[in-house]
Amino acid sequence: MSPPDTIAAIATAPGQGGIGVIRISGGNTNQIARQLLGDLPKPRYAQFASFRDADNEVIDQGIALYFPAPNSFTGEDVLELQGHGGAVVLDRLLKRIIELGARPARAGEFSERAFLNDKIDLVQAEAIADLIAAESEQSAKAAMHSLQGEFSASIDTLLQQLIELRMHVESTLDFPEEEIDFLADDIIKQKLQAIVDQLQVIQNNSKQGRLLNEGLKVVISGKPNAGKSSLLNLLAGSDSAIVSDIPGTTRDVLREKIQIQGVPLHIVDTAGLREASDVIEQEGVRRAQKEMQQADILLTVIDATIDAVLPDAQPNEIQVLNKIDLVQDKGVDTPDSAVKLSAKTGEGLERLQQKILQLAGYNSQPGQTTGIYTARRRHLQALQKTADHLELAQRALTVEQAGEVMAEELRLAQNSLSEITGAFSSDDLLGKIFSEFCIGK
Ligand SMILES: Nc1nc2c(ncn2[C@@H]2O[C@H](COP(=O)(O)OP(=O)(O)O)[C@@H](O)[C@H]2O)c(=O)[nH]1
Ligand SMILES: [Mg+2]
Repeated sequence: MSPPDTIAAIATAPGQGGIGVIRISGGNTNQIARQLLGDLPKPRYAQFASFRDADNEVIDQGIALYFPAPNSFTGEDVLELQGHGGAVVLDRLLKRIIELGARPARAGEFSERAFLNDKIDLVQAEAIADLIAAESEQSAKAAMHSLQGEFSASIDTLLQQLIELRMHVESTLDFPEEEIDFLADDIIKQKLQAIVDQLQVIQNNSKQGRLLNEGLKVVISGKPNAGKSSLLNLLAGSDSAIVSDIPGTTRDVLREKIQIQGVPLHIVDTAGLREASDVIEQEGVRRAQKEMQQADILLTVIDATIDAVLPDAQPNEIQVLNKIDLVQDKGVDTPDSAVKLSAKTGEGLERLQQKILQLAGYNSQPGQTTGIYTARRRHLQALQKTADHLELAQRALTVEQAGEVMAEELRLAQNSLSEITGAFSSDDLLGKIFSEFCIGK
């Protein structure tokens, strides 16, 4: 492999700001620093400097920070320039740096180099992106826990146990006369069970983490005029959807992002479900049905002044018995899947919010943040694959008594688990993960 080239990017968000940061990483960093600043700054010291162009004209003045390899974010020579946060001045500076032997960095390329140089693992790299993208305090805290290595540590511990078990199993397989004894060995069974139990704990935590990170899609549906748009506005705390007593007002799909206890929810308001007469409303109904199919949670709004009897709810459905303010006898029994609510007065909102979280499987106590780390769909899939292989290994051990099969399933389980932290990951996967980062990170 040839030594990596030198990359540079503006690391601060576009627009105007007090400062703007440019980051440079790679083998040409020292030479670029000398030409741009006149000298190589003292390592890890904030040094005031002029950033000069080819004619020695000062492009900007600011702080230069030099981090020689391997003690830098990427593990390479890194120079960070803190200048003024203006689009033109930063562009001029970047152009000069590229003239001097760097090339523009791709999205996520700094983090990718940090990963390739073993500065961080894949979970931590993803946590950086999640921290930057976090939209609630809880999500940000959870991302920070992953970045500090909490998630990775639990995966690594499990991996160690799995590797130990594999060594034990494989060494016995080399001596066929011992295989029978080994398969009857209770210690092996117990060790395997302990790994399975531990994995289950990680899976549960990761589900919480994914909820905080990626959120849920909540789709509001129901008959025209039931109060769907009013419910969207109530949940969002704003007047984003048009509310009227004319049935068929909402024809398009409206989206709002909200949070309940820090869990991000993508709320979708849809056209009322009915036999629509005009083509635009028909299209609205078609889109509503498409959204409903993709919903994690369905909120079916029912006008309590019209429909008193509720149909059976689907497992991911909450029936919202709306306009309860207009109903005289509020004591009417509602099934567990239903919530009585008034989108007009707000009565019942808190119960609905709790029910949404409950259905989502979010069971952290309000304010509790320890032990919660962010996770992604990819992690959950790898954990599930690991669990599947461990189950097959258990079968091979206890039912089929097939040592070779068990050994193979344990190997596959280890591979799946290693994908999470990136010890065993394809280039395709890496490319996909880092391309979703922002430039300069
Ligand atoms: N009294 C009362 N009126 C409501 C309530 N929710 C909605 N409405 C009214 O019902 C009508 C239809 O509401 P809208 O949200 O547009 O229903 P959508 O067609 O399902 O989106 C409007 O006149 C709302 O003001 C409620 O909880 N109580
Ligand atoms: Mg509507």
